[in-house]
Amino acid sequence: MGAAPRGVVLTCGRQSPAVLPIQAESMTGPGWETLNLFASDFQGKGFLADTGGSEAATLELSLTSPGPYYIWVRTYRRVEDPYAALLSVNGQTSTFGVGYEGQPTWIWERLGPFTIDTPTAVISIARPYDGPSDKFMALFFDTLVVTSLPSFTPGTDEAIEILLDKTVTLEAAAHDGSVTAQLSPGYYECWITLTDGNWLISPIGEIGVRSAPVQFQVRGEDP
Ligand SMILES: [Ca+2]
Repeated sequence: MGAAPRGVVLTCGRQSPAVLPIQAESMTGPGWETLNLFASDFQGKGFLADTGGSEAATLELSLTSPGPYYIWVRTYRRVEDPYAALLSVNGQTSTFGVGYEGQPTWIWERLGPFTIDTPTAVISIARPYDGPSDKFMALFFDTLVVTSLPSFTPGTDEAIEILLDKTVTLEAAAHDGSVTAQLSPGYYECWITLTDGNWLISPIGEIGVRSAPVQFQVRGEDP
């Protein structure tokens, strides 16, 4: 008989206000489309892909304080091709997306620092190419993270403050249920861990089996 979970732990952490995650698929521009095929392990609803001949995809950003900001970009390249992507913020431009590790995989790159001294800034990504189109292959853009923290690294918990850690005991086998939580405005990441005493062990040896995280934003009251 296999182990059946007896408990569920809901854990929610709030992202530091100095770390602003953006789903690339919320950016818009001619020649870009949102996909969720051809690559898995993406964040949010999918990723942005340039289908060839695209113009800039943009997004307006509101920041609470001026200063130098780094922008992390998560991209997926299916084959090696010579065409880089460009990210621009307030007229400052960086090149990214040329790395290829011999097989298709998601790659994080840190760009910047960019000086942002206006309360709102426009981020744009573009993928101009002026060479043979048979060498061109769409690049996938999953997530951008705007941060003022030089030490921040995506995928680590260092910028997440755990605010909720709630254990729910299951009386019997359950396929669904609900937990209510009061969360103040901010960006959150939540996950659940299924437990059965010390019997359920994750593939990496942790007690309990942890779900993939869900990311969301709790908006404040409009002023
Ligand atoms: Ca995404």
